[in-house]
Amino acid sequence: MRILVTGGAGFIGSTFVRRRLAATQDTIVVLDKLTYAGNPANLADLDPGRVRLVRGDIADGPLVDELAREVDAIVNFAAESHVDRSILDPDAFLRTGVLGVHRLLEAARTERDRRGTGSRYRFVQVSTDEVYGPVPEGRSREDDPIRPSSPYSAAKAAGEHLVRAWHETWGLDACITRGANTYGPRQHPEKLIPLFITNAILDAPLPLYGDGMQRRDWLHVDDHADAVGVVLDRGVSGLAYNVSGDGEERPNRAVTEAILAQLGKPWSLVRSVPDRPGHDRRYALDGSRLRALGWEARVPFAAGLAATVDWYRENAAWWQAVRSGDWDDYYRRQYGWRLEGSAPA
Ligand code: NAD
Ligand code: TDX
Repeated sequence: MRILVTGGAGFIGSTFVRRRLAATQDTIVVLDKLTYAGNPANLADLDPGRVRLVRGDIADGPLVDELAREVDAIVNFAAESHVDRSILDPDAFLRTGVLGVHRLLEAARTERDRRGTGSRYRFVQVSTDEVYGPVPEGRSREDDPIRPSSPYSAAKAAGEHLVRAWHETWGLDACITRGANTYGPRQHPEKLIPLFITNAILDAPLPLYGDGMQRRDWLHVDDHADAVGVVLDRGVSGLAYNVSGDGEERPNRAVTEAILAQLGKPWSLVRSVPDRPGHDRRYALDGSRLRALGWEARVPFAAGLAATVDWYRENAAWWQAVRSGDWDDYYRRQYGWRLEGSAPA
């Protein structure tokens, strides 16, 4: 297969590209805007004969139309992906999540029509469990209502609605994945796990929001990437698929303790800081629909977290380069006042 992987220079997209090249004969075109989160180094070790990186925006219609002609499927990972940044600055989230998804869908529909009826042209939209909003009890199933809480998750939900509309109205062959909180190598250090690993290595404070009892079901990036591949290959058109973690929910406090234990650093680094507004307390997914396609999470959290901590320890040059540019500015805006008013956790 020839695949256009948008956002393929980011954390999960680059893992998808790496694992897909290893497991199949596919060739891949990556379209990535290389925002602060996109990093060509994530693809640097891959076979240039099978993967090509194009720098550009998914909202650039002519560019996307041209690239859509080269492939048989589009997998869209491109998004602004950090909830806290969506609260500081929502605009880019909506531009990419709504206008960008619209351009990609139009490119897929046009190309499918150009090739004629009977041609298979698949679209996979990589979405998130955050579209369900907080889940006080039980587990979200794919047909549950969606009630996003943040500008990030609202933009992701809007993208999903567009995908569904293009499927219902024009019969576009499309699936949606809703992944749980993902962790692993090459995740931008703005997110909880890599932020706390890298701050702890630097003996800097770890800003734990609120009471730290928010619960997440963590999913290793290899498992997430493979799940997207399974949906690309075998998903039923028109359906969404939850991608759950190992099924065990963990409060942020427990994740923080595990990181500190692995690094041999003290709990006194942890600071209780004012909470994120609109913070969803719990997510939990029912993953049975995807398991019925033969996928299951393989990486247990303890082993995955230990390997992730080791990766950040061994790849300081990678994250030091990422914690540069606009990093200090972002860190001050997000954490400056929070840390000033912080207390021991
Ligand atoms: P990331 O921020 O590491 O990567 C996003 C990539 O998209 C970057 O390379 C960035 O440069 C690119 N991008 C952003 N705007 C673009 C645009 N307009 N045009 C082209 N490229 C653009 O994010 P990630 O964690 O790898 O997430 C990938 C996808 O998975 C996102 O759609 C996200 O919503 C979804 N997701 C993430 C998680 C998670 O825990 N990280 C969980 C569930 C779903
Ligand atoms: O400094 C922090 N302190 C803190 O307590 C940060 C960055 C986070 N947290 C908490 C907030 C959440 O309860 O940790 C939890 C995880 O936070 P993030 O890593 O920011 O992830 P989350 O907001 O849950 O969203 C992630 O999972 C779903 C991804 O960023 C999204 O892209 C994905 O859709």
